[in-house]
Amino acid sequence: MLVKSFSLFAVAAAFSAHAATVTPAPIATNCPSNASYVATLPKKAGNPLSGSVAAVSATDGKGVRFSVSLSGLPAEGGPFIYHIHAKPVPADGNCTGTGAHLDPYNRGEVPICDASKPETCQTGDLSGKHGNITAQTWSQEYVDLFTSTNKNDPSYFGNLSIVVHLSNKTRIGCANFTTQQSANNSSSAYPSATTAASSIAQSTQKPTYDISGPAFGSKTASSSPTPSQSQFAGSAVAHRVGGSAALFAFVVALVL
Ligand SMILES: *[C@@H]1O[C@H](CO)[C@@H](O)[C@H](O)[C@H]1NC(C)=O
Ligand SMILES: *[C@@H]1O[C@H](CO)[C@@H](O)[C@H](O)[C@H]1NC(C)=O
Ligand SMILES: *[C@@H]1O[C@H](CO)[C@@H](O)[C@H](O)[C@H]1NC(C)=O
Ligand SMILES: *[C@@H]1O[C@H](CO)[C@@H](O)[C@H](O)[C@H]1NC(C)=O
Ligand SMILES: *[C@@H]1O[C@H](CO)[C@@H](O)[C@H](O)[C@H]1NC(C)=O
Ligand SMILES: *[C@@H]1O[C@H](CO)[C@@H](O)[C@H](O)[C@H]1NC(C)=O
Ligand SMILES: [Cu+2]
Repeated sequence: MLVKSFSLFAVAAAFSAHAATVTPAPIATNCPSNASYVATLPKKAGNPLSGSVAAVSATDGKGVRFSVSLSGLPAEGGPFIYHIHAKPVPADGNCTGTGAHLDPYNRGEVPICDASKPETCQTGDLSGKHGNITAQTWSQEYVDLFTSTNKNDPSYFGNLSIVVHLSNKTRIGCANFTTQQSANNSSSAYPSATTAASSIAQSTQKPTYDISGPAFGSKTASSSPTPSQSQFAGSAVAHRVGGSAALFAFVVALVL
């Protein structure tokens, strides 16, 4: 206990100079009602991770309602963290290119986000503010008050990206946010990820915790190969060897 307190004190002291200059993020009160974005993770050979993060303006225009719906997370390496990053994903899909977290108030990554004071966290630190991903299949919905769908707000993220990481920060998936048909104007021919994710969230209330559940969703299994998969034809070998070998190969590819 004493040791823990001391090390916490040391950490606090080390960053106090920085912390003193941190500007708390203001509540984003100006989110236009028609704004709707979704970041859909691309299917990649050897990586069963799939899903999306949808984002629509909160109904009162204060902040953004996020609907997180992910499956195929690895059996090991969690809890998983995810953030809005400051740059879009490069055309080649390399998650390293998304840079650091969206942090318009220059808070920096340390000390770690205190979820009880979300205004003091990095704006893009969604898992810091709303909780880590602690299962291989994950659905969660929440309003984040500090991100914005208004292009004039420094916390705007509609042209940025989402990145999913292992606990040790290795990037295991990333996707651009893209504009989605506005909620008022959605047709059944174009079902939104928001609709899908929110129906799950409404039926369960709490985040799904289902380690034994289908890590490989039926959508993954039935979908036809995407053009991006052909770029990764070489990793098909790793894919046949087995899940953990494929994950290892994939993680190595990301680290390199
Ligand atoms: C919302 O509507 C305004 C005004 O019609 C338009 O300028 C803007 O591009 C729309 N935004 C989105 C995200 O659709
Ligand atoms: C992160 O964790 C994964 C899985 O546990 C491991 O394979 C990888 O080597 C680690 N990466 C770093 C940079 O520590
Ligand atoms: C992400 O968006 C940027 C900016 O629009 C674009 O240049 C890039 O190709 C996109 N990345 C992917 C993987 O689609
Ligand atoms: C990904 O991009 C980083 C720099 O942004 C680069 O160092 C790395 O080599 C790239 N990885 C691959 C597999 O292209
Ligand atoms: C995203 O859009 C905002 C508002 O138009 C702009 O200020 C910002 O530079 C853009 N960011 C990137 C990475 O393109
Ligand atoms: C979330 O995961 C990160 C990375 O493992 C960890 O540092 C952090 O303490 C976790 N947060 C909570 C609230 O458990
Ligand atoms: Cu991140």
